[in-house]
Amino acid sequence: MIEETIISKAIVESYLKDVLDSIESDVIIAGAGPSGLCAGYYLAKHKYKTVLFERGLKLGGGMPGGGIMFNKIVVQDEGKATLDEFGITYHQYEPGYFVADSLETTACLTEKALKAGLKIFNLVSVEDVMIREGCVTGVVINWSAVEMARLHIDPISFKSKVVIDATGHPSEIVHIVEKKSGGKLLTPSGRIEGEKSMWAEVAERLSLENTKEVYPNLYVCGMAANAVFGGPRMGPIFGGMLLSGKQVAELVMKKV
Ligand code: 48F
Repeated sequence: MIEETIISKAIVESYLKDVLDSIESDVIIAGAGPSGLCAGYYLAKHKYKTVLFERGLKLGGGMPGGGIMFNKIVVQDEGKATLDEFGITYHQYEPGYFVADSLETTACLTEKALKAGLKIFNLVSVEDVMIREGCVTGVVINWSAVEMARLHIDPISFKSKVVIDATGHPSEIVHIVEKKSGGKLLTPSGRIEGEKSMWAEVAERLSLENTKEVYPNLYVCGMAANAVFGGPRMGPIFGGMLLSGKQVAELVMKKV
């Protein structure tokens, strides 16, 4: 015999336990694209208590869509070791260009990150940050459904030592901090420099150079790094995104 109320209690109690466990952590990541998942994997693997909030229902950000909905991604030489780390299948198309299935890549990143201990909350949006004495000290979240329905419902806060903006092209968290700090970002102009037009080679290199702290205790990785520090976009080549996720994890581990 199956009792429906037990199913309900099991889900509600287990979920709320996860929420309570996550209210204070070492690192909060906004966005479960390739860079956010990769960062979360490396941090969790090294036993950092890491919580990731993803606005959408599904994980992977721009990864599952591949290039124009052709569900393949390209990774260059530098990113090959990361594909191996996650056990992703690939083949060499031409010397230096490796092709992987975007769905398998998304699944492998997700599985490894979760198994390493990353706590992921999907359907949750980061809508603000907490700032104390000029340092980011956590995020303010709400249900994505509340955000989408434009309901006037107050959010709640989660505290962490470090926050990572992995929200991709919109670099939403840095935009919030730029607005609320009056333009005191650690960029050349103190403001968001803005994403430049497609140039894959330069974008891949700069996405690593631009992966860094952009405000005390706020780091930026993935496409958000180029959008904030003025690098170009790169299209469906993903080595830079994976390496940027790994690099931001290493930078955070040096600090925390
Ligand atoms: O855009 P996305 O995949 O970010 P990424 O890791 O990778 C970029 C590539 O996909 C591609 C590219 C390079 O090849 O140009 O675009 O930098 O994933 C960003 C995720 O963040 C979520 C969003 O739903 C997506 O899944 N997101 C955005 N804003 C918020 C958010 C927010 N405020 N709160 C929570 N999640």
